[in-house]
Amino acid sequence: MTVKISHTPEVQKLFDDACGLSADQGSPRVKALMKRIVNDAAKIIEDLEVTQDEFWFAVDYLNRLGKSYEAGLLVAGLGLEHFLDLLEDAKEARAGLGGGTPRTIEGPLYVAGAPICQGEARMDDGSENGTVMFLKGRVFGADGKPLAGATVDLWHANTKGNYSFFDKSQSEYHLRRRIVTDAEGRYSARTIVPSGYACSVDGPTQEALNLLGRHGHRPAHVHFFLSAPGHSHLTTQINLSHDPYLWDDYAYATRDGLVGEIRFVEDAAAAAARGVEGRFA
Ligand code: MBD
Ligand code: FE
Repeated sequence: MTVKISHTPEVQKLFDDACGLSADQGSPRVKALMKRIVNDAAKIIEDLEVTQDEFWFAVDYLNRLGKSYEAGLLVAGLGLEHFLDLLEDAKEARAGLGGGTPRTIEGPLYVAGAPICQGEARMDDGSENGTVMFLKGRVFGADGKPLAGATVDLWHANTKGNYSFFDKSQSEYHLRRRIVTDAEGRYSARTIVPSGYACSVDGPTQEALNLLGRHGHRPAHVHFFLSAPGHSHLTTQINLSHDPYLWDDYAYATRDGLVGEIRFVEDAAAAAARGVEGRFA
């Protein structure tokens, strides 16, 4: 039987010391987390016989991942952000709560502070030759009653699958708005149909996905934060049913109840004439 070096008193003392367990300063929480992380890393290195080349490749990979601000993309792709949702779902179920629109991941591309509009908003700046999209909905509390004055914070990608702020070619807060619901809990927006997101093909996230034999595509989608005084916050999305990646999402965000179908019409003016979305015409 071979002795696990990572389990020896000498190594445990080394890691205890490295994680500040014998120091009376620092954060107890960080010490506990770091102790577990370092121990588990050592176990992985020993059990999977990680070579020195692999070790230093991993160090370099983390440097490149951070340098390109892609850590949020990687945790989504590894299913860890979806796992957080599954934990929250289970917590809610244990408390006898839940129901209503499911939660799903935020992703790494939210920007706070989008313009606030009452009841309705135009989200695009008219600079893109996109397909006009009308989006409307209604916010209800957990008791099933419509919620007036709720904030619907929306963000989505442009026709190229890029998000404003991260894509400096777009105007400030392009395709990002906060809409306050009207007396009946309703909100509506005029915007453009987004394209699906794809991880940068030469970035470190796609590099890892390639080594896993995977693509880095998300279906076209619209993100939502829903909030109202006295109510818990909901983070969710609508994923668009016409997209081939709908159920093949690299970030595992599509869920039952979060699929939206766009009703495509030839001519928005004709649709407006029928009185459906007339006020945006
Ligand atoms: C996105 O647009 C996104 O929503 C997620 C979760 C990950 C990467 C890009
Ligand atoms: Fe997104």
